Amino acid sequence: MVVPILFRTRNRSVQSMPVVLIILGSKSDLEIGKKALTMLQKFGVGSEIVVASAHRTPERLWKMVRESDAKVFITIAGLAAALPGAVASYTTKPVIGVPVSGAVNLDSILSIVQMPPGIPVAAVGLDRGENAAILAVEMLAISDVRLAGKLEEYRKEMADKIEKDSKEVQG
Ligand code: RP5
Repeated sequence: MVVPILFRTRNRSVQSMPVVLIILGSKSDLEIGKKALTMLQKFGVGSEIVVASAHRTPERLWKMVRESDAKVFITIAGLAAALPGAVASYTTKPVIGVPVSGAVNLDSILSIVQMPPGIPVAAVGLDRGENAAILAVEMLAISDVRLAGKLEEYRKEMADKIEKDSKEVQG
């Protein structure tokens, strides 16, 4: 995407820029954000967690997205989770939405899944911050052979664990 020069972040080195920006609707979503951060760290993908609410700080959110050089956004919110859709409306980069569990649960799931035509959000499961991170890595791996190799290794680790678990269960 070509970002208008007016909105590009200035005075920041390329190394310090997060490749994936994780945005929380509230500090109360931090545990889910940490799941994403930990997984991105496992793959060596630079990321940063910030808080910005679609409803409570709309201008802050707009500025944050428009000034970011991140390649993928992970957005984490509960209740009437407008955050992922709002971020998607401010950028043409991929946006992944993570619904956060609460008293109802379907509220945030439907708010994220039911986007109108033309403005998609890639929704993962309830509280699945780690899956959002893996999906972001898969997007980045399309043009990064090293990351693609790490994904293969990760799949093998999981498969090996299942084999081991099965042996333990079988006795
Ligand atoms: C959403 O409302 C946030 O993403 C959070 O999941 C939920 C509750 O927010 P707080 O009342 O904890 O700030 O906007």
